Amino acid sequence: MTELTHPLATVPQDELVARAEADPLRPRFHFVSPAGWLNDPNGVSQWNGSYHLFYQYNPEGAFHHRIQWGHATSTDLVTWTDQPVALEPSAGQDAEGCWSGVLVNDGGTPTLVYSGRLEGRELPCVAVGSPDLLTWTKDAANPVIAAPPAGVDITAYRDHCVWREGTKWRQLVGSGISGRGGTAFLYESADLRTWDYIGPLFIGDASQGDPADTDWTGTMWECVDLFRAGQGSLGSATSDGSPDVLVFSAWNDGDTHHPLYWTGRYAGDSFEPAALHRLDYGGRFFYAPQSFQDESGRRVMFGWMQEGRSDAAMVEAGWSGVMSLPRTVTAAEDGTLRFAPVPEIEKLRRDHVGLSGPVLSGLLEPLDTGVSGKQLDIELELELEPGGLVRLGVLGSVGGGTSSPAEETVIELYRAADGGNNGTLRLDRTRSSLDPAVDADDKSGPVPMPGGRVHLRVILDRSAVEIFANGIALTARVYPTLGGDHVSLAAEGPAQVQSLDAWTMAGIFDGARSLFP
Ligand code: DQQ
Repeated sequence: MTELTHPLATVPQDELVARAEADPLRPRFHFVSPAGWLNDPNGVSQWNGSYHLFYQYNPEGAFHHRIQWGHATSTDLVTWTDQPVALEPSAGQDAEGCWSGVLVNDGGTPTLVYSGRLEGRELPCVAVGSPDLLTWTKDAANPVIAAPPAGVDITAYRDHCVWREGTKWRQLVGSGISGRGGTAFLYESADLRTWDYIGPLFIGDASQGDPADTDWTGTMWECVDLFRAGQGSLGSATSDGSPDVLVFSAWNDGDTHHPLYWTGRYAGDSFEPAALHRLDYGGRFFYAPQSFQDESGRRVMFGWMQEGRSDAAMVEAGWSGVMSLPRTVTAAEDGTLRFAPVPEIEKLRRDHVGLSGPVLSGLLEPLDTGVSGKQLDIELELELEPGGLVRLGVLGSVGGGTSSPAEETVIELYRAADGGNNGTLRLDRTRSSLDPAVDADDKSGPVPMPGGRVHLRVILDRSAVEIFANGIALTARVYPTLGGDHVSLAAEGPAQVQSLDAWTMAGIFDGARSLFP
């Protein structure tokens, strides 16, 4: 065990795991670190059949400091085995932290490209893995890029997207240009060690819109992720018409805003943007996403579900940060992305409750669904006429009936009277918690609903909520204090709930975990 060095390390390390596991708000079927701090997914991949999830980890306590790479493996994307820490800061370029990065297959050699932090600045570093990916050796030449591009006034410079194109490697490093906007710098290399700078792939415009806007592109792009949404590989001229996608997390002066994506076409040395989109309506609650193509060809994405409670509350709880469930990413006909939890997750389903119908149609008092629980997977088929609204309440603190619960988290689907085939998904957290200190901001955004039909999926894991409405994602955190587990359903106006299916979800961790597996 390392010596506690940080003033926030107030919980003794041998108590952290017990403290974390005792927290009723800690998710049970999402991946969480054994205790302490977790942030971005890193090096997400499938290698010889096994899935690898690395993550930004501080085992010293639930605060961001001296970040290491935690590591877990899985054969099914559902249950995870803790593995030894993959990267830890050491004398040299990563003495202050091993920040985010990726895993690539260098002719059979597993290789990490990550951001080493030293004296408050990050630079690209490389480490090579043993064949089982459990032991990592840092390159003696780190950093492999000595400095950000000369003559450019940057806001920050870190995080990596690396891919093979023809006979060369290409790399993006997230950054921002002062007075202009976020960007990703493009490099090329024959060996992952010597990199030629090509130029900015594409530069955002931070003067467009307002920092409070849900699609403001920020002054720096964290964790850039470039991929082709359909079949075909990046840079190849043959394509099934699917767009190339540049995902980034908009950042400004220490504030994590939200993940966004540009669709467009990557060709030659630049990216021609077509349109900008919000990636997840939960904003910072699905931050720094990273994706990979698995051996079956699916694109799978993880994101960091950061906390909405105070720094002090996290430290006290002994843990912070949840990894989202892995979600598949596909392109809809209009070129925008659709998300769904990987189907493997369904193996955790127990105790099915099914109602079909119509279960509920307009202007009814809240219906007691007979469903209750804090770990649930709920699927609903809705039909909304113009002006119709359906409201699903979860984590309600009273047993149903007409009285308004003291605490309840409410998911709303609404089709405006003149909304055509579009409607709104909204997460109302104003009554999620009696604790006035937790984040309760409204989260919402438009959802296509052809003919008023909506497939709604709500995955609830104590403080973690992932919502998918016709493949549009809204991810957030909630902190109920009363321990309520009631599920209610209500409709207003011309709206019908055609069916409801719900399952209790089993936990994925048995037995005590170790901070240092
Ligand atoms: N988190 C990492 C950085 C990245 C940020 C540090 C995004 O590499 O830019 O823990 O959440």
